[in-house]
Amino acid sequence: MIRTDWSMEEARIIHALPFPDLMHRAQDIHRHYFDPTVIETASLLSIKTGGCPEDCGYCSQSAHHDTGVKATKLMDVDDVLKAARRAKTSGAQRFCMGAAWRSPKNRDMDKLCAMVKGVREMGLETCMTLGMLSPEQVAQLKAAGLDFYNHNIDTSPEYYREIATTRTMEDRLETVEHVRKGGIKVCCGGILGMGEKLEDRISMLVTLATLPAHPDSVPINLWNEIDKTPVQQRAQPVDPFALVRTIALARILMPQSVVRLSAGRTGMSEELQALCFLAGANSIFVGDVLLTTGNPAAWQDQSMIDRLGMRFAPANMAQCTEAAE
Ligand code: SAM
Ligand code: DTB
Ligand code: SF4
Repeated sequence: MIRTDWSMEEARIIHALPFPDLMHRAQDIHRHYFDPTVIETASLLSIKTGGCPEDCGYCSQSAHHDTGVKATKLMDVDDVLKAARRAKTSGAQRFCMGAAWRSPKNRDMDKLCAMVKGVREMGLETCMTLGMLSPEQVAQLKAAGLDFYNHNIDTSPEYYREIATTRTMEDRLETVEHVRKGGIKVCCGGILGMGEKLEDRISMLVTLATLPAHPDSVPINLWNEIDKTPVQQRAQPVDPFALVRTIALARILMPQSVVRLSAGRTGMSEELQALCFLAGANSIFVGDVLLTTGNPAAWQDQSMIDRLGMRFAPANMAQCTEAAE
């Protein structure tokens, strides 16, 4: 049964189960809704890097922190399509385009829609993450054929104001609502390792699991350390078992959502990643860069998946939205 009425107390109790019991429960649910041997793949491209007006304390691309990331203009459509073709050749299912914006300018919308259309015509699922969207912008991207929109809540409502001051959790949830109501699939998750308490991790997942509908995909990022950001002062390493517990809780609270083991895999052993898959993670980013930081090489991921006797999902255009058909 898909529930959207989880309480903090229920989530705390599940999270605190003995590890074997937590894993058993997560696996039972995972196997009911998914083939546990299959991992989805998404490839990321930063289509507009750096110089962002927001002050998110974890991010290399905020103009508020001197991280050394150079600001660029929005890429040309042709260059984005070339990168998408490379991602398709290397086996990615979904192509996710990210921009370091508070929100897109209306003058950029035609170019963004052309990117969506072109990528989709290649047979890739499309995803964008561009900051806040108005309902009109959602409608334009939907008409161009956008399948998914990524907009993370990043942390708990309680910890959010320690992490960013130029936007609020309510702003984030408002865009998520516009995206859902506009018929684009929602990708919404957060980051661990920014100095949050265990209670914040649980609260972040309960916030997602009590939305009117669960996000279609839930990325769980480990904070990728960025020098000279405010989060560097407060960051705490995440106990590997705590990461696995967070993934298991996400799987149990949101049984039908795809849970993506996102940033931070370069610092994880293959054994830890395998535990995350056993706990219910069933998607990763592939390719050796995320937006501005590294990711394991394609051959390493292929070798890991082969040795686990698992497989990457084939491109599945049946999951795409109807708009571009
Ligand atoms: N500007 C848009 C926004 O904020 O929604 C899109 C790009 S932003 C980089 C997308 C997401 O990447 C953030 O919401 C955050 O969850 C994640 N992220 C950014 N920097 C990160 C880091 N250093 N480590 C892990 N995740 C990070
Ligand atoms: C998400 O949750 N993780 C991706 C994607 N959504 C856009 C981004 C990870 C960014 C990691 C830091 C960087 O490469 O700059
Ligand atoms: Fe800008 Fe997004 Fe980075 Fe925040 S997370 S500074 S909005 S690019």
